Amino acid sequence: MSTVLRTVLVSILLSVSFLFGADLSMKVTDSGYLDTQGFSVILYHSTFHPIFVDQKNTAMEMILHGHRIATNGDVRLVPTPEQWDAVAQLKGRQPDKENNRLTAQLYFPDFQMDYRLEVAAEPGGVRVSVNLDKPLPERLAGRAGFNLEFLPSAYIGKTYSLDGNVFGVFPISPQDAMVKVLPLPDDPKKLPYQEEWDQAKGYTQPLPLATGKSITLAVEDPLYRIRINSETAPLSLYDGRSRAQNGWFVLRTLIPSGKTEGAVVWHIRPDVIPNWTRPPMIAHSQVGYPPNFPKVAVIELDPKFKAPKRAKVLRLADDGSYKQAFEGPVSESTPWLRYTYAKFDFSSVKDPGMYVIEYAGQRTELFPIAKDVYSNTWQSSLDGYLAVEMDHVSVREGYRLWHGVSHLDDARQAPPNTQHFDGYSMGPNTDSLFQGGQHIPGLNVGGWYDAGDFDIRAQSQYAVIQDLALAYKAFDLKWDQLTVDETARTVEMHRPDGIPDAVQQVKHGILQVLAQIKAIGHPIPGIVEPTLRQYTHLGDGASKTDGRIYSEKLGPNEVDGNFSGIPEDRWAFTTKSAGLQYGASASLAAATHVLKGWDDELAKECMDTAIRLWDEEHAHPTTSQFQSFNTTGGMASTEEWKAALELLIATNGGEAYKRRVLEMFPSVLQRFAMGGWNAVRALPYMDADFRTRLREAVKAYVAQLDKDLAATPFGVPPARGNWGGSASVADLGARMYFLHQAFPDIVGTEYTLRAANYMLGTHPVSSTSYVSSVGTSSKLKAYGNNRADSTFIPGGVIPGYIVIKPDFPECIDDFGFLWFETEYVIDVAAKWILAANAADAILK
Ligand SMILES: [Ca+2]
Ligand SMILES: [Ca+2]
Ligand SMILES: [Ca+2]
Repeated sequence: MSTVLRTVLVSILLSVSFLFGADLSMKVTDSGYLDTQGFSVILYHSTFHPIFVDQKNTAMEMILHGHRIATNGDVRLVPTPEQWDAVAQLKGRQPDKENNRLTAQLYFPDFQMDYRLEVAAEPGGVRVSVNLDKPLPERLAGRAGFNLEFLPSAYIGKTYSLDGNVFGVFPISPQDAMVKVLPLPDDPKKLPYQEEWDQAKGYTQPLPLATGKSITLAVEDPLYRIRINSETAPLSLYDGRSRAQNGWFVLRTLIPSGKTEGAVVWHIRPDVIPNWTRPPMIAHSQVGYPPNFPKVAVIELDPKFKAPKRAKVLRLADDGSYKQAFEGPVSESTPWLRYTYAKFDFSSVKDPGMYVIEYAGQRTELFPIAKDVYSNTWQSSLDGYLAVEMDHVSVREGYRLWHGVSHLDDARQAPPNTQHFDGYSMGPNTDSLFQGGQHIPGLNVGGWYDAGDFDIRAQSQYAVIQDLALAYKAFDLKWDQLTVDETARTVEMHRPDGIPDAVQQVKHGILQVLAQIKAIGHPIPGIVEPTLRQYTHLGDGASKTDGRIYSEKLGPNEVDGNFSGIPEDRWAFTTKSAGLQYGASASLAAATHVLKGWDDELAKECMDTAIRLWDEEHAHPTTSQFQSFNTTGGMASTEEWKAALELLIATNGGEAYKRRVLEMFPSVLQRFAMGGWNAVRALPYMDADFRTRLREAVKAYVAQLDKDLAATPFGVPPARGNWGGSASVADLGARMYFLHQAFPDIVGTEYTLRAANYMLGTHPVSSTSYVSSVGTSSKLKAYGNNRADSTFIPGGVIPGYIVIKPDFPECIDDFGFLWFETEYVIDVAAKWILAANAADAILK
């Protein structure tokens, strides 16, 4: 929303402020939450994550005026819990329509504490209560309390008031005194890495900013103002950011000893603006549109909003004025989740220039109509984001050092039977010649930091290599703005060195893949920090470890040349798996043609190793595969299919691979979108019958796809899981381009353009481009490894909106700490490079 518009809106809102506190009554909806126009309360539609625990999306949550302002409302054992701190287990929950009440049964198994959390409608808001089965266990006295966490970006800089007469301001950065809060000697043991983390971080908690019986948050802001008062013990307001940058503001009331029913009772009174409706959101491409292709904005509407039936397109003149270029109808809207969606087709506007859409008193950001709108949408992902993610080198941009040379001390053998908090684990065997804890030489080269964290996760490295290799080949990707010196371990941005950056990135990935195979004998799941203290490090990757190889002969503060006495080198998880064998083989085969002519020796090594891994797996077919979350590679058959294809192409039709492609063909067609479509790349080596069968499969696939996509407002796969869906949309864009190339009479260009436009702003919630720094308005607070600075990495691609269950799509623009909405992941950036080039190629 523009600043001017916001100001106007706010002054309108202020003028009706005398109406606040009107009788508001909430009802339990068919989807099982409490709702009234402008305010919703959700109770445990989502749960804590089994591995990552606290995602700030569970327990009692509140949506006020279209913003999810509060989450995690439940009993907690410290004032400002962090990601891995103890959480209650959910036994069950019941929405009760008759009494307009939500109830959840919960327990802390380690503390024999069972209770009922209840949120009941009452005039003006809700009554929240914690009701214990038995009085509070003595060792939880002064520790267990009801916590509710408030979104920092909604409240920073705004006023709160206590008991109606004491005022304060939510600070920009945490400023509270910390005190020691030690565990009791008989507290149950946590997982070893959590115990270690607790000790390392030192058992401190902040003192409250404020304490009182009632509190009003955002006194001056009608959109966010809400009052809470406690009938039981006082309310204390804490700043969770004193412990961790991703902390929220926590409002808390302690559970008193001796009480069971109504141990904590709060009354929550949102100042809901009477008849509030959410302003329309005009979703459009932030990079604009090509003249001779469809131009369709999608307008997201509050069903209660009286939506105008027409919209305009205005053209910017060079004196700063706007002239109407088009006026046209807005389609009937169709419902999806809690909103409805209408379309505004302005394809007839074709003159190059800068435009805005005007609808219902709102103007969008400016966007161009031009012939080459996609031509600058992917470079930052390649020479910006992926460069910043390069491990084992330093990365400099002008005066700025993004990071120094990282992880020179890679890596130590992870001990057998290790469970790691980022999804890695070791089985009973190491599958290597190294003993647990022993240094494995040669791993400190190449690779990229996985995501918002810094581990080298093999399967995402493979995806990056394969997509970059395909983009390089399909689009002749000669873009060169990086200087990369692997010997000096330096990377410099905005300094062309005569070698295409795609070649250098592929090589950087391959160096790590080959290093693993040479050092250990086979590809491995990955390399990751051993402790939570290191894992949660934000900032320069070079200071995550000391770069010196650990030696047990040295004391903890001793250094001897290249050795030091702190056991902080990263762990290599080394279990062998067929998925990784084939994944590495596919990547090495794909890299061959990229490296040819630039580094022939390495290209040959890639080819030889790809074939060796393939032969090895085929000599000893895998029957069962060790699996650990998302670290041990894809399904063996999926990965084998990729390897067969890449080897077929790399060997220019090699018989063994051709045979295997033919054998696997019928089964991969069953999972067409999940890689089966890649069969199209085998066409040059196959006969007419193969082509005919593939053609039939494509026809059937497109018919089903059209049906599926027609049921969604944006014509792309919707995000309905626990992570935003931009990866699958980018994949759609790339996939449909290659199918279009082979079968233009069956597959049109619209899927690829729609996918690109989705990534660049035509999606739910807001029209912010999901590619940081690409487009007029893009995501500039994201979950990169620099998120402690509330900022972005150019070209990073975020997952995008998710549906907060059951029906609230969310992607918070001015907050970057929700990983499921805003965490950059390397393989999505690579997929975007492919998809954006595909869109660009269509225009050409
Ligand atoms: Ca990771
Ligand atoms: Ca270069
Ligand atoms: Ca070290």
